[in-house]
Amino acid sequence: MTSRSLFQSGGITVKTCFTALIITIAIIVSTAPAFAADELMIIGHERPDVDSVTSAIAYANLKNMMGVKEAFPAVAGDLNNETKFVLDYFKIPYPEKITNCQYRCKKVILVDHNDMDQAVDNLKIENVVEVVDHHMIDGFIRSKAIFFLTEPVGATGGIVATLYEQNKVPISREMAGLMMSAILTDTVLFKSPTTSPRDVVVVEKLAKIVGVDPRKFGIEILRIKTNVASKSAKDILMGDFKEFNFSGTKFGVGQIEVVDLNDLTPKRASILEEMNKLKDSENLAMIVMMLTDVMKEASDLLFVGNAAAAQSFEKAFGGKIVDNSIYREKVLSRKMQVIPLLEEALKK
Ligand SMILES: [Mn+2]
Repeated sequence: MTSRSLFQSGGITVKTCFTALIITIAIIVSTAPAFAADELMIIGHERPDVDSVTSAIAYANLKNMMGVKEAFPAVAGDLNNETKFVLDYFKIPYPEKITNCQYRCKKVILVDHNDMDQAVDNLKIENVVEVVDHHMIDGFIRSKAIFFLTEPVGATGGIVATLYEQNKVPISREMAGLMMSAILTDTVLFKSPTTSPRDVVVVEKLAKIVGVDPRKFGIEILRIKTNVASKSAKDILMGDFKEFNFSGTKFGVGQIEVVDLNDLTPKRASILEEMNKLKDSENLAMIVMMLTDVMKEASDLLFVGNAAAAQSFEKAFGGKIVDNSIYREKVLSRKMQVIPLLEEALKK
């Protein structure tokens, strides 16, 4: 029997009973399950990345080691593949997923963010008792003094590692592995302009505890992050695709980043096929697809298009199209290194 038919069939008594039932359910839901009143949740931002998740775990572990037994890590969303890989590698259980703070979150430590827009839903700023982060500070206003630590370094993981040192708490192999992974991924193996010299030093120290080559391990994580094996040619083309119109020439430029261009070799022909299909259906003069190798810092620029567009493309990149592409070292950015050149070459 549905609630609608209850109301219809019953008149006042059934309606009252039904209302009472709803109130009872509401009370049960709002009070249960019973969480420890003093629990201290440590949580990163929504759409969590490796740094966000592992910083919560490593910082909760530090708190526990320092006698703060009520500290526990949580995540504000589903784990991505590279985070799962890191946690599995070091045999760390996945943290509890908490996507809504309605019934919990009396005491919360934010890691890897301080912008409440990025925080778990319904978290009140009054309930934030600490922040450990490496992002810009934008509007975090709290009437009470709290421990608020942000530093301009590559990852929160490096800040947490330093907190272990400052508090003279030994770092286990597992925790070292998590914090090292955070720095390696957030800095894209120290290639990101956000990298600080301290990140390199901290990774060296942590890698010694873990007993791995950090570069090799970092590439392994990046490989999972940029895994294209399960992606179709169409997914690869459309994943990051933008259309432009310069001097009356309509065209599109897509990009995919990988750690090894060979990962894309088996899909190259079908990517070209999808490019041709899209060019025709969208009536574009050309499509350029950047297959970008983040390790070699180079791009294979796949091309499909009409003869005039081919001329412009060759002019833009100063070479001949061979096997449907021009390969260019040091070309990584569509916005800064591809679009302006095409715009210039298309000028009549
Ligand atoms: Mn981070």
